[in-house]
Amino acid sequence: MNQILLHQPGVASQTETACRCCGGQSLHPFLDLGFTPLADRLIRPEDGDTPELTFPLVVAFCPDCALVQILETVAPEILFADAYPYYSSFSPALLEHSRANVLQRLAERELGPSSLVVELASNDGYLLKNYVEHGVPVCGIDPADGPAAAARKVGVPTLCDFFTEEFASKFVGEHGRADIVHANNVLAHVADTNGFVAGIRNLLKPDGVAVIEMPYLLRLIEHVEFDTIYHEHLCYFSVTALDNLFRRHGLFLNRVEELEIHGGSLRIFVEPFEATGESVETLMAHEKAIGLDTLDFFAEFSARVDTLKEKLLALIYTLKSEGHSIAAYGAAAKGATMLNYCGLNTRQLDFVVDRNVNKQGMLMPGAHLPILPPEELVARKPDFVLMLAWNFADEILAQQQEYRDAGGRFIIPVPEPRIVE
Ligand code: JHZ
Ligand code: ZN
Repeated sequence: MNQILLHQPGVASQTETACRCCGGQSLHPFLDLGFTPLADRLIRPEDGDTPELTFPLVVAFCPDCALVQILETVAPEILFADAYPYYSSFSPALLEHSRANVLQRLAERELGPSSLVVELASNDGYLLKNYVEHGVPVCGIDPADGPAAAARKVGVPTLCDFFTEEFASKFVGEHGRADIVHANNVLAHVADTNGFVAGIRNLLKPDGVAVIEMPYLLRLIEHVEFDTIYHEHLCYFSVTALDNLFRRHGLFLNRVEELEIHGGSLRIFVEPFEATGESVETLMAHEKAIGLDTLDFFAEFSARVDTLKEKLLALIYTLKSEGHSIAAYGAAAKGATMLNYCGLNTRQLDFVVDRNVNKQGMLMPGAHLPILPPEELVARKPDFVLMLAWNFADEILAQQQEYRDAGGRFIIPVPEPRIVE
């Protein structure tokens, strides 16, 4: 792996030929989503005519460590640093989920004014603020300056930087080690996976725990959540692949929980000593039984993605031919993959709504749908709304009762396109 190229000015991406975790040379591609623009790189309306950078999006399986990964690594400075539009706090369900996570940790461990909780990719402070409320010292680390500034505003001390092995050493020298390290939906985002995990190892006290969340590969495959594949997500984890990765760094998966969030996630508890619990053994045995650690498991996936695309397009073209208007909900990163892979744009969809004020007024990457506030659904009354943020479908359907009462209907695209009144 040659990560050095990424730091040369002007080099936007590189194609990996070896496994990004174990270095294995036998990567097997099993899904090609074509050249796509960057999913979180929203377009300013005045730049609407400027060609966008697109990058290959090919997914591969490593038989040596069972890790599913994309082959292209886009320079993190391009992906995350400037104008990154994702703010966790726009999703009430995520806030509730994070608060419950913190309350469970507080119930399990004796944490007080001399403890330290660190979060990697702490975004706008959505999680750590719950520790602050309980008088537990925290430090957030996040490279995106907008969300980091928002975190400081709500009283969450935040260092605006990428977390790397070197950063960890410096941090430990200045602040000491942590009792708890949180890292939610970030492990898949880092180009130097091994450096990141080595940094966590260094950051943890001997009796510390890293509580890490990521989407679960098994659910992605089962529910055809192919739209969660985009350049920010370099890895797609099974418990087996995670176990292989952490063990190489003297860290052990001792407990795992399955979560509903983001279409099905894992929360793993990683410690610097081995005490493998039943939850880990059960899930790993299940993965072995169904063959999630073999290439065969992924053989049909590409065809299933195409079937979903065909069904969705057939539905949308039928609705359009009947004279219906269609909008979309959620300027989510996954929405960009869904629109671009299906070839949907302003010819079929009039606009997309999103609560995030930082996204409103911009255009979706590739598809160029204008992003408007959710109130526009009631105001403009499109006949149908394609639910791009399907992971928050229940919450959004409840919130849009007025639009639905007025006859508005939603199209939920995964695992199979269906209409909800
Ligand atoms: P949401 C994000 O992906 C970002 P995205 C990131 N790449 C990642 O790894 C995954 O999460 C896990 C809006 N919304 O969170 C907010 C409403 O408008 O599913 C978001 O823009 N109203 C780091 O971007 C979008 O929808 C609402 O009521 O695919 C949802 O995006 C709710 C609940 C959300 O993730
Ligand atoms: Zn590997």
